[in-house]
Amino acid sequence: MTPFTDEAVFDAFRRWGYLAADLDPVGYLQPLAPPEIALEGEAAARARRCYCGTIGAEFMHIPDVESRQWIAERMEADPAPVDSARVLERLIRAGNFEQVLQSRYPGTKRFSLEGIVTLIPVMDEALDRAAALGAEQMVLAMSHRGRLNVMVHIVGKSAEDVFARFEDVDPRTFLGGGDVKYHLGATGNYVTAHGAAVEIHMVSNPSHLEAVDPVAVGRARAKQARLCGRGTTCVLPVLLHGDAAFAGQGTAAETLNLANLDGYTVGGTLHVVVNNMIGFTANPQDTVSSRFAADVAKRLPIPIFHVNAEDPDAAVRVARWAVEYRYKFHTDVVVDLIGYRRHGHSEIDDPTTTQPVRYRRIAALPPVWESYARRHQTDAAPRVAEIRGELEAALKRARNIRKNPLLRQLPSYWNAFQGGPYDPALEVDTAVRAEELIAIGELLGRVPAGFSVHPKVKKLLDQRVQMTQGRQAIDFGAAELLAYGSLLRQGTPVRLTGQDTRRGTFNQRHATLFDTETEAAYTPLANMAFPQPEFEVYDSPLSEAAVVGFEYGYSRDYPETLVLWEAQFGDFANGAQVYIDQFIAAGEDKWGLLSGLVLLLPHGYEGQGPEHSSARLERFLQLAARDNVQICQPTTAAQYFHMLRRQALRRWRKPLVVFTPKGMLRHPAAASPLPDFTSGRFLPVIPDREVTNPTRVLVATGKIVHELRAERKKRGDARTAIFALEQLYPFPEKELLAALKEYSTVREVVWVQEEPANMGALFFLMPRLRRMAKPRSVLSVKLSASPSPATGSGKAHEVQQKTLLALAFTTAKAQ
Ligand SMILES: Cc1ncc(C[n+]2csc(CCOP(=O)(O)OP(=O)(O)O)c2C)c(N)n1
Repeated sequence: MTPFTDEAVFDAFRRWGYLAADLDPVGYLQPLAPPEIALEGEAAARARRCYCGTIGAEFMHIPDVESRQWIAERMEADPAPVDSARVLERLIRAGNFEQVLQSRYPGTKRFSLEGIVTLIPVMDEALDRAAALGAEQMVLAMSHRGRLNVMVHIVGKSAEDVFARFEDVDPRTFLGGGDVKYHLGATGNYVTAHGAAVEIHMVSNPSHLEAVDPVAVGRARAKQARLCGRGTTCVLPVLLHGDAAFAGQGTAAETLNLANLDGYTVGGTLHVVVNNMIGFTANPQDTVSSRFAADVAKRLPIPIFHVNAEDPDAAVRVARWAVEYRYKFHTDVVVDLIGYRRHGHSEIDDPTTTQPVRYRRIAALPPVWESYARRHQTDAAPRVAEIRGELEAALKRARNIRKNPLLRQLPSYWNAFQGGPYDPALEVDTAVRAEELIAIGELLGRVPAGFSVHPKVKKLLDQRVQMTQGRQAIDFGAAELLAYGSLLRQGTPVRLTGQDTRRGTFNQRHATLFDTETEAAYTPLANMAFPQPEFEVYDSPLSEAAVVGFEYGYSRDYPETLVLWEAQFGDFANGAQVYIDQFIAAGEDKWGLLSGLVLLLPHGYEGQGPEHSSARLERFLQLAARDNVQICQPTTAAQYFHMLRRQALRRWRKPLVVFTPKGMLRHPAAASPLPDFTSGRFLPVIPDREVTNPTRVLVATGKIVHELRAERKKRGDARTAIFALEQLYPFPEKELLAALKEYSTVREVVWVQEEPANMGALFFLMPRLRRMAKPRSVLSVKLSASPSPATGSGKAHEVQQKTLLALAFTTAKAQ
């Protein structure tokens, strides 16, 4: 007799049962024996059957009692029926697809799903339940493992199209670009068991595991936003993770943290860990510090369902619960599908050199369709033969395909936009009428009745009114909000996020105002007109990677919106390097996918040390090729205004990297008079109108332009012209040549940068300037090469800057 009540016994199993569950078909994850459930008696036997079978549910850490009860009810009920014929069909199809590929293309990488093909019936069930609950679209992200299988059996690509990629047909469509087959996105339709159709959008991804996670969630958010109130119901994001990658990659953890934040939530993401208990050659004990790779998800108050993939009925039930839970509680859910990997990491890899014993055990396991058919007393052989026949026929047809079959079309909301090379004909008017600017200026300062504005902020708002009335030059902060306000009133939605972005790191923005009595928030830009498109501004979590990935994803499915991400200081953007290199710079080239994402990167040498100075212009310039991005550093408020507006108003969708000011934000030299907003456009080069017949031209970008002008004034120098290079890429060769041509008296062109010689635009510009300035000599002034971007000493910085400015007006080295 146990001294506990039945309820207490069950409670112990609810809490600890998952540790004793039978989860690993290969037997490495041995069930544990927690003393709390070392109980005997009838209640314990019943509880053990519920909680220690092939499903292990972790849910007692969820604070919400209704959620826990909901899960306990399902775990403790009799198992619901499963359509075993449908499951078997999918297991046979998925398993034999891999085997046919293996026999036809031995030694070609495909990252087989064998050992865990139960994923296919799991996805089938998830889609069926989701459709019943209102899903119309699924945004699906995954890595290499099983991707081709999922493409055929879930996305709905034909087997012959995938086989044709093994034949590498139509290589010309890839010359100098394109991507490998197991990274490509795809779009298709899935017809569920109940006959509903769900659009599947599989997201293109780089090799970098888990990097696609926030991109997919951002895409889902954009698709949801397009559907207004119905969004979270209609669009379900699903992320498939590798076990080693999910546990190891920070971007996965960062993405989880987005789940319940206003600015990022998608009403719950379904995560499936395709857990084969190995990562390339590494064992879980070397890659995961806790029992389960999925433990990272315990940072959220959500359930984790571990399930043995050799029990497809259990896995399908779990899929059903997971989707139902998501739709009921609107949170993320994790399914940890535990199986094995039948082959090496890829099929050219021999796993027996590192896991000889494990692979002897695996070799003895039959394909899951065999064990499943046996369990359900079905003869699978005739169906296997038929499906093999179909696949062989598809193989034959694939050999006759001549065109790359996996090329895709963008959704119709991209019809109004284009990528490709820059064409000046794409430019549009970006000036705004004075009356409109006055109206926006007033609205920026208008608050609801009874709202108490902080006196310091009130002063700023009053100044903004003065600015738009032409009584004071317009500064950067005001110019930016005027750009957003005018776009919103023209019908362009705006989404701006980043750390502390609502106020602005440099206290310059105040896009959201806070009541001094109640802390209630009010965002004037959300009240510019009625009705108006959405203005979203959010303080982001303290992440660079996941949030940049998210905004890139958002921009992919909402090209009409001006989407901007702001770094606290530009230096931190290298925390998002994977998104910059793999998605922003290369997405169009690899996948033909466009994005108009804007990165705002505060940049400039102001004596704040190695990590508050440089947004690494050199890195972006190195990534620039074939008009893939725009790289700008506007030196005036009006230039900033026109640049933001043209980014939204042109039909050209290209990522825009902006090097934004810090100290110059309020500097009078960077402020612009009202007429600069009511006329004109963004100028990629600002020539010099102050000197006549100069003998030298200094070319520079960013804040140092202002410093050079001040230095020239101080020196009373009348021989030196200063050109501001406002756009570095696409390189404004025509404009710069035209500016140079105006001065036949110039003998010497000097590039001046405040960055060290191994950084900044030096390497990018010198060959171009040399070619263009011929026969004049081209020299440069810069700091000496340095491993770190800037000095940690404010005083040393001052000395350096003084020297730099002096050199610019005296001697410069030819380099
Ligand atoms: C960020 C990143 N680091 C390293 C790799 C190289 N790599 C490719 S697959 C792999 C193992 C992945 O293991 P797991 O996540 O368990 O997925 P599996 O291949 O077992 O399905 C590694 C290390 C990579 N692709 N991405």
